[in-house]
Amino acid sequence: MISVLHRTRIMHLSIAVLAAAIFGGATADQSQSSQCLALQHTLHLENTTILNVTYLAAPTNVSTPGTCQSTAQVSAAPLCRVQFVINTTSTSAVHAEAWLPDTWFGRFLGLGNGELGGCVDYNNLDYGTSLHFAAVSSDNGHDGSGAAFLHHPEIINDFAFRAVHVEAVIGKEIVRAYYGRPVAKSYYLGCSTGGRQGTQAALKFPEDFDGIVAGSPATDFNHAAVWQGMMSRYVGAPTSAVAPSPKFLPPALWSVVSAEILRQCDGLDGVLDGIITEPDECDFRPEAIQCTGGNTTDCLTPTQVESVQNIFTPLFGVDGQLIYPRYSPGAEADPSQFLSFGGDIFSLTLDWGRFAILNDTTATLANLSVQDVPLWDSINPGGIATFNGDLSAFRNRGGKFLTYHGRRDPIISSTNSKRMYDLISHTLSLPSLDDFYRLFLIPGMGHCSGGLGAPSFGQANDFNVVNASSHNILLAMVDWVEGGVAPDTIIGSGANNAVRTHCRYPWRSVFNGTVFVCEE
Ligand SMILES: *[C@@H]1O[C@H](CO)[C@@H](O)[C@H](O)[C@H]1NC(C)=O
Ligand SMILES: *[C@@H]1O[C@H](CO)[C@@H](O)[C@H](O)[C@H]1NC(C)=O
Ligand SMILES: *[C@@H]1O[C@H](CO)[C@@H](O)[C@H](O)[C@H]1NC(C)=O
Ligand SMILES: *[C@@H]1O[C@H](CO)[C@@H](O)[C@H](O)[C@H]1NC(C)=O
Ligand SMILES: *[C@@H]1O[C@H](CO)[C@@H](O)[C@H](O)[C@H]1NC(C)=O
Ligand SMILES: *[C@@H]1O[C@H](CO)[C@@H](O)[C@H](O)[C@H]1NC(C)=O
Ligand SMILES: *[C@@H]1O[C@H](CO)[C@@H](O)[C@H](O)[C@H]1NC(C)=O
Ligand SMILES: *[C@@H]1O[C@H](CO)[C@@H](O)[C@H](O)[C@H]1NC(C)=O
Ligand SMILES: *[C@@H]1O[C@H](CO)[C@@H](O)[C@H](O)[C@H]1NC(C)=O
Ligand SMILES: [Ca+2]
Repeated sequence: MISVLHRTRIMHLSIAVLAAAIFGGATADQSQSSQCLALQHTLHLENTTILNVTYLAAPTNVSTPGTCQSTAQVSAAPLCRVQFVINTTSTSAVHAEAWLPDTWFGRFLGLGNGELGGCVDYNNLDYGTSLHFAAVSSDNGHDGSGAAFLHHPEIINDFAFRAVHVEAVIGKEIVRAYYGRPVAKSYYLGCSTGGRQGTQAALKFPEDFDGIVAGSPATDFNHAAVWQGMMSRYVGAPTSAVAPSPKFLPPALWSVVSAEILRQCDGLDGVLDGIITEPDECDFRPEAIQCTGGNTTDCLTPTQVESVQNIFTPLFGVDGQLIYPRYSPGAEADPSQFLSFGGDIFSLTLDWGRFAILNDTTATLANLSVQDVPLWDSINPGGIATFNGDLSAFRNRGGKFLTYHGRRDPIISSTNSKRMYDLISHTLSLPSLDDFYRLFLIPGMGHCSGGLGAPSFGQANDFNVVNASSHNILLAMVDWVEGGVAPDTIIGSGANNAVRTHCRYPWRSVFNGTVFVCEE
């Protein structure tokens, strides 16, 4: 029987059972520990300095260097922690950590980052080692926020494509040195910016990973950034609480909009459950809640109707070409929607604009518009766009790619992941990408994890882990790479014992009268 284990539960199991069973208690721990600590002096890797090596025998709150202190995590399995820095050029360096569990299944796991981040991903180091991967995560070439990008093109290059590459190259050498044998298979796990990094790895360094799990990817990065800025601009950002723009919707009015969206679209999938299975089919008409006859309560002014219409319309450029798909109806009810609609310009857009595109720390983007797209496209710092369908080298070397995207994602439209799928399909002239690339669309899920329905399936940033490949996308990838068995579906779980079978694009999730099933 499959049981859902909270991550800390897996941790206790692996420490209590595995360490004792395999290494026979304290004596073995000591030899593991001295083997670990020896790495401080025995590792000699190109461009790399070993900063610290520690052996963590039991759950520990590790202290995290740099400005990302809040992410300090407990380690899940007895492991050797190696902290190191790789000089990528004379003006850039990537700080990273390798977590090497006592019980190793021969697999390497490279990890990605989030937002413009700057932070080692301790949660997923913990997750990877709990499943017996040797896991490596980096700071993506800078500490903390995007301010480091200003006038530092090599730091931008680390962020755009190089950090994950050197993490793989140097990380695998550290793993080989510690265990005395090379990595058998290498994997990648990341979401959001991490999803983009995984896509970039497949495009630029197809040999680095055998299997890439890249969620909610920020592909077509510059366009995604302008689009998010435009979402904020549609509600008048930057605007102030004292004198809000007439375009602005206060939070209570967003609840009215969300209720009306559900009234119009929840039932399209046959079930009134608060989840719009296919938001691309929701043709929301905000005019239905426009104020009439002197009523000013729980209704929209004509200006606010226009704001909402803009938000749910794709972004087209000055020549009418598609810049980015529209915001998904339903996603406006996610708690993170305030990042776009709270009155400030979406912060990632502002920082990317200030520190990488315009090099102007006082820019407000108050006049951001589609007129700016050609400039952002032409600068494309570090080749960050990551919107290229030519995955032929990755496919030809036998690489496998799994991606997923929440249909209620308020940060990156899941429709863009369909667009990426279609781009790859057209570029490679393959009607179906099933033999190496599969996209799972997750109804109800927000950005990377959480939300409504059954948004938990072993992805990055998930905290409920089922130790079975039917329910765990990382283990499903292992089955695909090592056993040749590709996942047709992924079973998610959620609050109140929710379970739902998630479908791969272009299959559809259809209610059959009892449950949702996948239909071609
Ligand atoms: C990395 O760069 C730093 C600063 O320039 C330098 O001190 C250090 O020796 C370099 N390390 C390696 C391994 O090249
Ligand atoms: C290495 O890590 C240990 C244990 O966390 C810590 O006590 C020590 O100060 C660290 N050394 C350096 C050079 O950071
Ligand atoms: C880690 O820190 C948290 C919060 O301070 C604390 O509740 C927990 O007991 C600590 N865990 C360990 C293993 O020290
Ligand atoms: C070491 O850094 C130099 C540039 O400083 C680079 O050309 C070289 O490829 C790097 N080596 C590795 C293994 O990354
Ligand atoms: C997961 O299950 C496999 C067997 O299917 C077992 O070898 C492994 O130890 C389990 N992992 C954890 C973390 O319980
Ligand atoms: C800003 O600096 C980056 C390098 O960090 C450069 O690529 C870009 O062209 C500069 N932007 C402008 C508007 O000059
Ligand atoms: C005002 O309009 C909204 C939206 O149509 C409606 O829900 C609300 O009941 C109306 N209020 C009054 C007092 O008519
Ligand atoms: C935005 O545009 C308005 C009118 O076109 C102009 O007056 C204002 O200075 C611009 N603001 C910024 C920050 O560029
Ligand atoms: C719906 O699908 C489930 C799972 O495949 C199946 O057990 C059930 O019989 C189906 N119900 C109908 C009405 O087809
Ligand atoms: Ca529904």
